[in-house]
Amino acid sequence: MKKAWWKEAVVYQIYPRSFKDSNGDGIGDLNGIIEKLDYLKLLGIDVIWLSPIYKSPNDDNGYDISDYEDIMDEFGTMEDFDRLLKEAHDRGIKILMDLVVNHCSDEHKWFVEASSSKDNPYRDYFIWKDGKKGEYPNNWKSFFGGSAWEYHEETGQYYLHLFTKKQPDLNWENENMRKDIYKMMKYWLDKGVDGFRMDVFNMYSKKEGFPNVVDNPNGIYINGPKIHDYVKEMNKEVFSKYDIMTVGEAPCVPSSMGYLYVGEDREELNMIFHFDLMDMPNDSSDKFNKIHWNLKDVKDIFMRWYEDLKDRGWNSLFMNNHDQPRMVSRFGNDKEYRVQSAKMLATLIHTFQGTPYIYQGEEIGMTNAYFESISDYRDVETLNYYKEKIEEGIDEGTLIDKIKLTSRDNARTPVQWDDSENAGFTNVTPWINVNPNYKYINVKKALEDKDSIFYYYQKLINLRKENPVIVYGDLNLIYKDDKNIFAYVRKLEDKEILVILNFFDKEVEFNIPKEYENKEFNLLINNYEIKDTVNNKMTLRPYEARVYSII
Ligand code: TEU
Ligand code: CA
Repeated sequence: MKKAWWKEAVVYQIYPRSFKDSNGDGIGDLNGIIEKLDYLKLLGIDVIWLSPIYKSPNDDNGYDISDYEDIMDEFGTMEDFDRLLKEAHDRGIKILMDLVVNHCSDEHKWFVEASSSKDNPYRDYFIWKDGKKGEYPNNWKSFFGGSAWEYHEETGQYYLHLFTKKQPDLNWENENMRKDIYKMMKYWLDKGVDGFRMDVFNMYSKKEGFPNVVDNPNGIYINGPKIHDYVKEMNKEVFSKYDIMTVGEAPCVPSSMGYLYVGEDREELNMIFHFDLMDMPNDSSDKFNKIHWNLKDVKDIFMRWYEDLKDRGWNSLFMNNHDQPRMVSRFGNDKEYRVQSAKMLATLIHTFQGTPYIYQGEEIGMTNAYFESISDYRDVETLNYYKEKIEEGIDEGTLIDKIKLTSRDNARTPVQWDDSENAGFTNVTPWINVNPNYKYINVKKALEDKDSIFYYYQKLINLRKENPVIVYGDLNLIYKDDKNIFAYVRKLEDKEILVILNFFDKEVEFNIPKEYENKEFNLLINNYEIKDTVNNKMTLRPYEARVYSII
């Protein structure tokens, strides 16, 4: 297995709006991030992935960019950014930028030009079509509700927007557009940023003729016909010229296709984020239903991606981000076993093969917000969904019950720094309410408690640094069909470690596999106090996690 710094790294995602407010306007900002760099250093992470910080009218919290080379007013200035980059680098922390170039904002100068007349040179930077007898050009749907086409009165054509109508899709067929994007990427790389997380990159290519979607959009506007040409071109023109890390966000990519994007000989990307875990169960296309999972599927997904990329590509590992419910609320137990289950899940992410991603607040076990009233929600996806369903006649209570569990705002409440008013995030009313549980779940408390989730993450990160087997070792699933336990052995040359995870709130028996019965076991990390030495049989407590090195 080829070595690389980005395989050994642990990444921490910051959603700047909710991280730390430094100037008392209720919105997180760049100076707030600078204030907390020492905290991140203490945690031990290597890379920060910054969700978008560029100029934006914030229709989708910065994922609608109106100037790629300037900073959002609420977040600060370019001087603040330069200082952040320097302060991070001084601490040995790298910075990954969010690259959102499937679409931009309708307030970007390119779109303003493009919509001024049909023969404007920028017209073709976007995707315009005539209506079909007064109807939409085709049946494509926006991810955030309704048609993906918006009629533009002044020029009498529709433009494509796979997300909100304030996020027009860029036309990747246009070579000048692509060159402008590469130029912009180099602007950031020349400043010294360390790579990109690429927003929905596998939607850049749209199928010629713009056919209706029949079953699903795969091959039409997801993983479209020219996607590999575009990524390869970007790699050649930009990535290959720098020592950087790239990770593409890739909804609807099956593991069998993963290699095509991240194969070591493919000259495309280092890693992708697949959504197999986030999209469980597969029998529903409604995102607001997708919170049910079972351990068999979880194991299958981890193993499938491991096997399909083994020795020829690299995985990313995550169980939440700014678009998903909180990990401990979804896959763990945020009530009686919050601490134990948060640590157990972290053990999986940090001892499986791949690069671990931590989403802000995860390291203290922040939970879903479970807001009860629609007036507490801010996210455009949630608000559009609510409106659409209310219009369809769905009852408000049923709807809120679903939104409470699935809304992206669950992940977007402010980071809970201490137990003072507004959780130490701000000294005014924040842009979105804090989770009321900040009184007992907060960073200050975690730092004072040696058994906290925070110190467990710190230890996991250290273990990874000290044990190359955790990064590069092969992986063997054991007890594949066990309904309660996820367990595997990692092996690199003569080093072997055993990971045992009880995924549920019941006690369960675990037998050391026959071939290891006479070995010696040395405990590396565990989320409960363990007094006994290892017998061939052990009883695991609710959500218990143990990692042993085998001697
Ligand atoms: O998300 C891409 C995406 O596919 C979303 O529809 C995602 O599945 C959804 O948010 C889950 O609820 C990316 C960004 O991560 C997201 O924040 C943006 O809103 C979106 O692209 C548009 O840029
Ligand atoms: Ca602020």
